[in-house]
Amino acid sequence: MEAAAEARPRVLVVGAGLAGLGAAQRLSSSRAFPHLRLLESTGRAGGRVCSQRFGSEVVEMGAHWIHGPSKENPVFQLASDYGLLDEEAMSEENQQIEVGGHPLLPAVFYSSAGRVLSPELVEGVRNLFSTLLDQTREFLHMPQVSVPSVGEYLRKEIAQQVKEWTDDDETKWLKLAILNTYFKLECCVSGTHSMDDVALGPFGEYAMLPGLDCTFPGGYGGLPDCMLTSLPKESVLFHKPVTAVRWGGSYREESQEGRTFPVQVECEDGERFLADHVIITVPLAPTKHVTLGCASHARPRQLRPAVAGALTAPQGQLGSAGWSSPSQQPTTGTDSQEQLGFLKEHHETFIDPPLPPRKADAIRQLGFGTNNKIFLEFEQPFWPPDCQLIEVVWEDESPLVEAGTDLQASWFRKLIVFLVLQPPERYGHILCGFIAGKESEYMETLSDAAVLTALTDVIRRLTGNPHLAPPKKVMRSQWHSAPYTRGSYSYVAVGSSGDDIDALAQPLPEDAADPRPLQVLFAGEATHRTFYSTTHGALLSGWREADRLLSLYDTSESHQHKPRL
Ligand code: 6YU
Repeated sequence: MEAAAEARPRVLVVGAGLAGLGAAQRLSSSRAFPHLRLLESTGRAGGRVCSQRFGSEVVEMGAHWIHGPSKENPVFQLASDYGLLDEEAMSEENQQIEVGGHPLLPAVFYSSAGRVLSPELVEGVRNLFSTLLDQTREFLHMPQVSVPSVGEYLRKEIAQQVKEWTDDDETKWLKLAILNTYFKLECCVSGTHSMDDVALGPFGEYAMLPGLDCTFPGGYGGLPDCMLTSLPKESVLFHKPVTAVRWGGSYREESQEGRTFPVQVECEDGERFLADHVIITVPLAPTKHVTLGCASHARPRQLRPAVAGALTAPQGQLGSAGWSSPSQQPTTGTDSQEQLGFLKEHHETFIDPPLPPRKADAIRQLGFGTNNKIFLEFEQPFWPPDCQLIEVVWEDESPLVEAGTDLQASWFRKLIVFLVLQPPERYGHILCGFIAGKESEYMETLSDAAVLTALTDVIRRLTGNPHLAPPKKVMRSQWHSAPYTRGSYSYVAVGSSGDDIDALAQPLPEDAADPRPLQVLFAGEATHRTFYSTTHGALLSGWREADRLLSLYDTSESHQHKPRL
């Protein structure tokens, strides 16, 4: 009996985010896998699910909502089973609401001219933007698209529409400025610097589930915590960064005479683990720190070539008012090519033998961007009592005009939305701002004090109140600098497609007839073709890879999908 147990397959899971925890939980509930180890680089479980204290309350530094909380969403199901959601979130009514990914909250729109914009004007522009965004889904199965990116498609359509507008010039420019806010908002949703980086053809492949997005009253972190406690204690090792995964080998252990293992995983502290299978769940940008890029020279704002001629800039509008005046200063920031270069270099040393070309190409081609949060606590709210969302419109901006690239002078312009944390009786007066792209990465390099000062200036300008008291506290996420994440989530970049996601998810060795199959398996949000960038995509990907192993050994439990709670 003992010998039989010893002979059972050894499985390693790298990374204790939802993908890794999901895989480990599924495998540990089968008797076929008594030798399971979960290796996590940091000192906690959850990865990009990360609840942290901010004063007396818990806030989310990473994932915020369950997107589409309804029966088909495994995160919703698991969280409900663990009793982590409130009644409203679990109600049938809530599960049936279809919002198409953008729940509408009572919002106030502040502009850089220090005025509150008319809700009617904003609503019309928002409807236009959502209609155009919905149209992008029509390109999904088309063999060819007229422009490569979502951004270019939207701008082309907007440039057409502008010609039909009968408003006065001031209103036209205001509408364009509002549209620009929606472009930036969409960058946060897609986790990208610019919608020009997001591929048009595959954009519609991202799938939305029904249900009104909900949050965890006690913090999202309750979910990984519950999952963790369901695993055998000794199976999880924290502070174990993996530095190399060697596969296709024949590794021996003194205590296991006569038995060889095809996989050896090496950790930063030198400890090595032998295994039959390893499931890698590290984010698409794996491990190690990359320093922020060097200075380059910013360009002055220009009309975008694709739409030049559609509209010329109004006199005195662009770069006006002496606010973060454009652009003749050095720019500090990252170049997306640098990150791709790093990946190319790094996965060759992380996985040995290196990944087959198709997989390496997929890693290079898929996008992985940054979206950060900035929490600000105020003594007194400056927003109206029923407001749950503050949106910011920079009146001198337009999607048809190239944006300034001087990060130092204008990074804060990318922060265009603040959630008012609900309910105020619990949170007091806390705003959660979202900021994506290179501006977000630049923000990570600043001190808390510098962020607080810049945002105080912004809010004073928006409210037209130069004496508005600054926030009493600030806290922000820094996902691009986090050494084991290096960004926020994946997107399908121009030049890639859902096929790249599938290629990334393919196990090694590629030859299905190999006598030692499924040595290296891949999970994580970036490996889910329709739910990438979400917690449910991550969890499903972990389950998928666990199921691959369960089917390999064809255990009688392989069809039991209920995790041990
Ligand atoms: C969601 C939401 N959400 C905001 C922000 C972020 C994300 N997401 P993990 O990284 O979790 O785990 C890997 C582990 O591996 C980790 O613990 C590492 O420490 C470890 N590791 C790494 N290297 C290692 C090594 N060498 N050795 C050992 N261990 C190692 N998702 O559903 N709702 O509201 C948000 C949001 C700021 C950063 C989010 C949200 C994304 C999820 O957080 C994320 O996908 C999963 O947690 C990832 O889990 P994992 O296990 O794969 O990796 C059309 C179209 C548009 C497409 N996008 C639309 C969707 C919008 C997404 N929503 C985002 C919004 C917010 C606010």
